Amino acid sequence: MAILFLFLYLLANSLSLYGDAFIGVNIGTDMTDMPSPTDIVTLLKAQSIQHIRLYDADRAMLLALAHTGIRVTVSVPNDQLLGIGQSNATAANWVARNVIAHIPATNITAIAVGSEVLTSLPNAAPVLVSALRFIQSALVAANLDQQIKVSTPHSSSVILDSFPPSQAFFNRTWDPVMVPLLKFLQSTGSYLMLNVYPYYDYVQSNDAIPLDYALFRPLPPNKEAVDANTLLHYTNVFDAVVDAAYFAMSYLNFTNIPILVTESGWPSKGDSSESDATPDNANTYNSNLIRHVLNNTGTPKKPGVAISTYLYELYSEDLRLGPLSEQNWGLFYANGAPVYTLHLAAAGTVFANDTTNRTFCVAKNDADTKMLQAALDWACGPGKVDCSPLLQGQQCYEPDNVVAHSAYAFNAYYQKTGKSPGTCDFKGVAIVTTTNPSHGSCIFPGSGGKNGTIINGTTLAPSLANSKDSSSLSQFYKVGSFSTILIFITSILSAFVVL
Ligand SMILES: *[C@@H]1O[C@H](CO)[C@@H](O)[C@H](O)[C@H]1NC(C)=O
Ligand SMILES: *[C@@H]1O[C@H](CO)[C@@H](O)[C@H](O)[C@H]1NC(C)=O
Ligand SMILES: *[C@@H]1O[C@H](CO)[C@@H](O)[C@H](O)[C@H]1NC(C)=O
Ligand SMILES: *[C@@H]1O[C@H](CO)[C@@H](O)[C@H](O)[C@H]1NC(C)=O
Ligand SMILES: *[C@@H]1O[C@H](CO)[C@@H](O)[C@H](O)[C@H]1NC(C)=O
Ligand SMILES: *[C@@H]1O[C@H](CO)[C@@H](O)[C@H](O)[C@H]1NC(C)=O
Ligand SMILES: *[C@@H]1O[C@H](CO)[C@@H](O)[C@H](O)[C@H]1NC(C)=O
Ligand SMILES: *[C@@H]1O[C@H](CO)[C@@H](O)[C@H](O)[C@H]1NC(C)=O
Ligand SMILES: CC(=O)N[C@H]1CO[C@H](CO)[C@@H](O)[C@@H]1O
Repeated sequence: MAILFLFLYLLANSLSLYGDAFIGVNIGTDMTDMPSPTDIVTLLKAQSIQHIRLYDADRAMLLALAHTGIRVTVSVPNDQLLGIGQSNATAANWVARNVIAHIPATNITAIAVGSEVLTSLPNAAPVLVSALRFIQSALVAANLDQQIKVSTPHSSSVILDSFPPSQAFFNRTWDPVMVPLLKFLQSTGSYLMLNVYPYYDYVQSNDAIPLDYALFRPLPPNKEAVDANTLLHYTNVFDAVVDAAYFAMSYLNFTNIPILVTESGWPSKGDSSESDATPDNANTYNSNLIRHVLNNTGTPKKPGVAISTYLYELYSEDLRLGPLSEQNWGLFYANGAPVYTLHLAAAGTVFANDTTNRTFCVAKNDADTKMLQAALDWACGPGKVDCSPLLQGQQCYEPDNVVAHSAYAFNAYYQKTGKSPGTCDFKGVAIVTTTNPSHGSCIFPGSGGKNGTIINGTTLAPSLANSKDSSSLSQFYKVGSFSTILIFITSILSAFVVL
C-alpha cells in the first residue's frame, strides 16, 4: 500500500482538553468511489488535518496513517457492540487486533465505543458501560490507558429541555446508563463525547431559531439569548448545546468531565424542502465553528475551556440513505477538490491550503510507471497540452522523471479544460491536490504566477449580507427540537416562558 513518508508534525499538546482545542475531521466511508487510504492520507496532510475519527478500525486505513503523526480516534461499530459488551475476551481481542497491533506507529488516541447508542441502538444500551469497561481493562493490561481514552458519542437529543441550558437534563429513561457511564468517564479521566448539530436544531425549530444564531453570525445584543437563571448570554446554538450538556452532567453531580464534540457540521446541498443546506451556509457554519474552536473561546459556562471538535465530515457520502442533505455534509469531493472554500484567513493550522480554492492535478505517488508514461504521452499528444517546459533545458525538465513530468502535463490539461469533472483522472493515476506543485522556476498552470491571477480569496468575516432582518423576527423563538420550551429573547434579564 504505497510508500509512506515519515512526516511528524510538531504540535503543541493539543490533545489535552485543558490545553488548546483542536479541530478534527470524521471520515465516513459510505461512498461509491471511496478514495484509497493512501489518497486519504495525502489529502489529510495537504490540508494539515491532524486529528481524525474513523467509524471503524479499518486495518488498511490505520496502516496508511502510520508515521504520519495524525491522531486517530477509532470506533467500535454499533454492530459489534453487543458482542464486546457481553464478553471481556471479545473486547480484549478487539483491542489487540485493532489498537495494540497499530501502536505506536499509528497514533491512536481514543476509542469511541458505538455511535449514538442510546438513541439509535437502545437494545444495546444495557451493555454499553460494560463494553467501555472491558475495553478499558484491555488498555490497562497493555499499559495504554494513559494515552488512549475510552468514551461513547451521544446524540444531543439525549439532553432534554436544552434551553435555557441551566435547566437541561439527560432524558431520565437513561439514568441507569448515564450515571455509571459518567462515573466511568470521571474515574478514567475521559470525556463526554457529544454530537452537536445546530443545523437540525435550526431546521426543526420552524424558524424559531434564527439562522444567524445557528451559523455563529453576530446577533444584535438585544437579540441574544439570555439564560434567565445564570444571566449567561448565548450568541450561538453550538455553545448553548454544549452548555446544556455541562448542566445536564452537573444535575447528576458530575462537574469535572470535559466535553469532546465528536460531530458537527452543515450540509452544502439538500432537496427542495431543505433550502438552508447551501454551500454558503455550510461554509459560514464550518468556518465560524473552526475559528470559534481554535480560539479556545470555550462556552459562556466554561469560558476558555477547550471544546475540541471533529467536523462532519471529510467526504460527502453518496450512499447514505435519507434526504439529499444526508449525502452532502462533506468538505471535499472524492477526488480531493474542496466542495467550497472555507473562510479561514489566518486560522493557519488546519485547511491551510484551502483558502483560495486553487486546485491542481498531479500524478499519484503509487501510480504504475507504465500507466503514467502512457497518460503523459496522451496529454502531450492528443490532449494538446503544451509540454515544451518539459524539454531538456526548459524550466520543468528537472526533476527528470515520469512522476514529475506527468504531474506537469496532467495539471496543464486539467487547468486547460477549466478543471471540469473527470479531467483529473487519467485512468486513475491522477489526483487533485490543493498544494501548489510549482517548484523553482517551474510554475504550474493555475498557480497564478507572474500573470497575477491569484485571487485574494480569503475572507476574514462571514458575510452578513444575507442575514435575515432580525427585527422582523418574533421575539418568541420556539425551539422545536427541544419541543417544550419557548425562548424569550430580549435585552437584559429576559424571562423564559415554559409551556
Ligand atoms: C500522539 O498523540 C499524543 C496526543 O496528541 C501526543 O502527545 C503524542 O506526542 C503523539 N505521539 C506521536 C508519536 O506523535
Ligand atoms: C478482562 O480482561 C482483562 C485483560 O484484557 C483483564 O485484565 C481483566 O481482569 C478481565 N476482567 C474480568 C472481569 O474478567
Ligand atoms: C426519553 O427516551 C425514551 C427512550 O428512548 C423515549 O421514548 C422518550 O421519548 C424520551 N423522552 C423525550 C422527552 O424525548
Ligand atoms: C447531588 O448532590 C446533592 C448534594 O450532595 C444531593 O442532594 C443529590 O441527591 C445528588 N444528586 C444525585 C443525582 O446524585
Ligand atoms: C477569541 O477569544 C477571546 C477571548 O479569549 C474573545 O474575546 C474573542 O471574541 C474570541 N474571538 C472569536 C472570533 O471567537
Ligand atoms: C472551487 O473550484 C471548483 C473547480 O474550479 C469549482 O467547481 C467550485 O465551484 C469552486 N468553489 C468555490 C466555493 O469557489
Ligand atoms: C499568462 O497568461 C498568458 C495569456 O493568458 C498565457 O499565455 C501564459 O502562459 C500565462 N503564463 C503563466 C506563467 O501562467
Ligand atoms: C489581499 O488582502 C489583504 C488584506 O485585505 C491586502 O493587504 C493585500 O494587499 C491583498 N493582496 C492582493 C494581492 O490583493
Ligand atoms: C501542509 C501543506 O501541504 N502545506 C502546504 C501549503 O501550501 C504551501 C504553499 O503552496 C506549501 O509550502 C505548504 O507545504
